[in-house]
Amino acid sequence: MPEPTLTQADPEIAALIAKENQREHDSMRLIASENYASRAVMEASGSCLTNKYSEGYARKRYYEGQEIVDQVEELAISRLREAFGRGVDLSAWGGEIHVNVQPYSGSPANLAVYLAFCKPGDTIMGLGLPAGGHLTHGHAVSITGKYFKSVPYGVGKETHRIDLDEVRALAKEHQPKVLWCGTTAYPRTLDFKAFRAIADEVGAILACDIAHISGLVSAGVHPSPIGIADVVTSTTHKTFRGPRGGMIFCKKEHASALDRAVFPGLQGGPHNHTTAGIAVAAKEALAPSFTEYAKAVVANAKVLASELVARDFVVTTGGTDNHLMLLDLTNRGVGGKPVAQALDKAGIVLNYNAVPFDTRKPFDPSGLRLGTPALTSRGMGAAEMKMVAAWIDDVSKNPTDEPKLAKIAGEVKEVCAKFPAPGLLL
Ligand code: DSN
Repeated sequence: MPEPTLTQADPEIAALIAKENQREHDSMRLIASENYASRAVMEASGSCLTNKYSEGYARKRYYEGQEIVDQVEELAISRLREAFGRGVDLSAWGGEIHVNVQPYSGSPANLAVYLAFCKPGDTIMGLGLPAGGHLTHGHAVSITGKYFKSVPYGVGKETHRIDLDEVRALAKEHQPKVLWCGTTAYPRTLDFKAFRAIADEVGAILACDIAHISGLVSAGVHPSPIGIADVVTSTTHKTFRGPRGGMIFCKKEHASALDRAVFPGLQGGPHNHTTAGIAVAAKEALAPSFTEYAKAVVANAKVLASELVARDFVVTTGGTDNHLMLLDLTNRGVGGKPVAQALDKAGIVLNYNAVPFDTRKPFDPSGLRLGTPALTSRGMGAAEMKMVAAWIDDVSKNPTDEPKLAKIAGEVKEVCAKFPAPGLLL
């Protein structure tokens, strides 16, 4: 008897996966942190490597049977070294990028930074969550805000951009052990060199979290912190288009502290199937087509932002330099949440988001966050961005008009049919 397929063994889960596959095909994915992993990445991630335990690092494991897994991990590391070593000055890193591909995702990668460099109670600084930072950069509800003394910096009241004078003043006053430079909802270029100078002034470790922009960084479309920061963390599934995972890059002198922080400090066995998916994504990122992709992500974001501005949307900071933008809906007399929910019904999937200095509550904020990585992976361009802007305008004016939302969902589906998404089964 052949082994049953998923559909035969578990028709309920098989049906749910098929529905999700269809939903992802028929709708426009504008969640800035989401993308479509390629079929090759999906195959590697769904492979027999999930069966293997491999505590330790290549050639120094605690279990036998690692001859294949070691090669997978070494390939992932060498490809990432190449993908993130292009065009960067590595002299301050001793000429080499140390890479750890074992963090289960971005949050564990960031926790490894704390474990490697801090003791509980130490002071740390990061961009506050309401200004576009991440939970793990010291937000009060996160372990990182509970176990460490967190001093958040913000963005300028008028500019909504990171105010380096404020960062410097706070760093001098509070002398953080770790200074984070990284964002989840910030539409502008990060000045890693300026952060380096501030970290040096106060003797802080500079940790750059490039989870959102790692694909852009690897392709040279956003400046790189590699060779500048002490440590760089990232997820692998956003603009980098790999499987769900994490990675850490650092200079040689911090390699052993960070490796020990990941294993055995925080984790047990690495997810080898994910490591294989990361290796495949790194190979894809080395292809010239990925550079074109990263450029197109930014070009699409700029078109989308300017089309929205032309329709009287307030785009924070007036536009974008990267893959995402934030809309402040205050001038339209509607909150972000009802519009996000109405857009979901219309087949346009994004998230409601706080805007800088938001006067509404985090669960019912004033803004929307939109990103172009996923639509660009489908091959959509300026023409489709214009359609998206028009639909968002229409829905935000009529969020309870169910027939209109259904009509737009039909139009969205028609456009999506012309742009098959990578990795989906059709
Ligand atoms: N959840 C991710 C995002 O949407 O930006 C950050 O971890």
